[in-house]
Amino acid sequence: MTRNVDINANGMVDNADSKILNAAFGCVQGNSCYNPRADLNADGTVDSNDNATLNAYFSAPDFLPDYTISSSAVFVSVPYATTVNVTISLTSVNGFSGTVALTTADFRMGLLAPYSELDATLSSPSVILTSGSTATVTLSLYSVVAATHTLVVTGTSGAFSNTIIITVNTHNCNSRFNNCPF
Ligand SMILES: [Ca+2]
Ligand SMILES: [Ca+2]
Repeated sequence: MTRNVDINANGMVDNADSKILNAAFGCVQGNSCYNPRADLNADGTVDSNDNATLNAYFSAPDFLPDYTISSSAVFVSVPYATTVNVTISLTSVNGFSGTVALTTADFRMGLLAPYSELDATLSSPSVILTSGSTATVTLSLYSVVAATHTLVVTGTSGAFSNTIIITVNTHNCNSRFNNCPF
């Protein structure tokens, strides 16, 4: 299995793809810096083999069907006990059509309490894309505990997975009783 060498799916194997690969260089599956799209030969490590593949196709146009995933916000502040909605958009590139399954994974940093929880709920577990179309789902975020979360939303369709990372700051200040700074 190999990934799309046009890592950012902008239609060309270019410097932007090199930058993405370099940012994940040396990272292995399980590291937070590991980027599956930069692991072009899908062996679990982003290394010189992947770089060689990218260089071999440098400046080549991308005609592989794929899709992009984006978010209405990549930094989200969630007030105490308040639901904040973010729109996740998936767009067909190069004629892609198919079903994309969506999942969320939460990596917590700066945890203030061991029982800290972030409710991250998608309005649909999958979307169906037709050629050239864009589909959206709503990501609802809710928490009552202060923490910084690194939320990874992953779309998977066959061999192609695309991710977007959203940083979510949750707060424990209850504005009913306090003057909260957010
Ligand atoms: Ca590119
Ligand atoms: Ca690799």
